[in-house]
Amino acid sequence: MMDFLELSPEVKDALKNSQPVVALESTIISHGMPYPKNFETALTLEKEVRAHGAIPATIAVIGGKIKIGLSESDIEYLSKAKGILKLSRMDLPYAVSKKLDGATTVAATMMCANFGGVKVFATGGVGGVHKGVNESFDISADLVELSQTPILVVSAGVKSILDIPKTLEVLETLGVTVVGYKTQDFPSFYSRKSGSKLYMHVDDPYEAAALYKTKRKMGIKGGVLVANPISEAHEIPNGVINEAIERALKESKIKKITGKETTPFLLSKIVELLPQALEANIYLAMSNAALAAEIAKNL
Ligand code: PSU
Ligand code: MN
Repeated sequence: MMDFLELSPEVKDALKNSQPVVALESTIISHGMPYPKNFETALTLEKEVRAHGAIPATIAVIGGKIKIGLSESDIEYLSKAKGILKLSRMDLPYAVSKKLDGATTVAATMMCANFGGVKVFATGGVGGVHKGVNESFDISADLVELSQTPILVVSAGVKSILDIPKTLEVLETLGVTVVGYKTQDFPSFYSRKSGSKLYMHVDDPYEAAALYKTKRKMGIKGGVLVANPISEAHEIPNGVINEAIERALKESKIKKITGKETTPFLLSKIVELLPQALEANIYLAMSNAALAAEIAKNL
């Protein structure tokens, strides 16, 4: 695996000296937000990790190399370039083999973080079970990855572009340890609550780190998903956001959007219909980066 990895000198040093490191994904940059907000956000998230005493490691594949820790010019490239692949578990060897450029989803970022020895990863929202799954069979590979790769992922729950109760059912079936951060209600990304109950919660970064360490020590495979609700000041009421989501879903059906394109299409539609959604997305991602850094310090 080492032949395919390129750790930045800073990340390599930090890992060697057992300093806290937080992985960040790149699909949010190339397929999750418009330019220049994507570029600014990627830099802001790195800054937020540093402000909380950890080293950021944004992950992507560039020219077939799995890079752990990107330069500012790498991030700028991923923000602007057309044709950056969206890489999940299935596509990772393809991009490496053909020396292509690709942004990593939650699934692929978890894999690469694990190859490099990074244990904590902050994202906005993880993928899940799509609405209309009985027709489309569309279930994100992120869920399977959480069940097999030992990374602690901090996310603001999942968006209600997805079927949240079914997403939680699949996580349960797969044995993923899902805990609320100071909440007993699974957050729905833009809103603090989804109405779906969580049965486990942690109340501080220490407890989150202890849970992850215990799972590893017990030899149980898979990750831990820490669901961190957006702050009250930045949340969008479910009623407001759901209207935009419903319209985006309708349009994706009319345009027959399927597969990998579904999530990026819905994200850009929602922001088009409700620009406030982009700001909320940035704030929650920052909050997740900060919490991930605090957890990493406790490991
Ligand atoms: N949800 C978001 N923003 C995102 C994604 C999901 O709110 O940027 C991205 C993440 O990278 C996630 C991926 O891993 O989409 C899931 O894609 P799919 O549904 O095709 O598995
Ligand atoms: Mn899918």
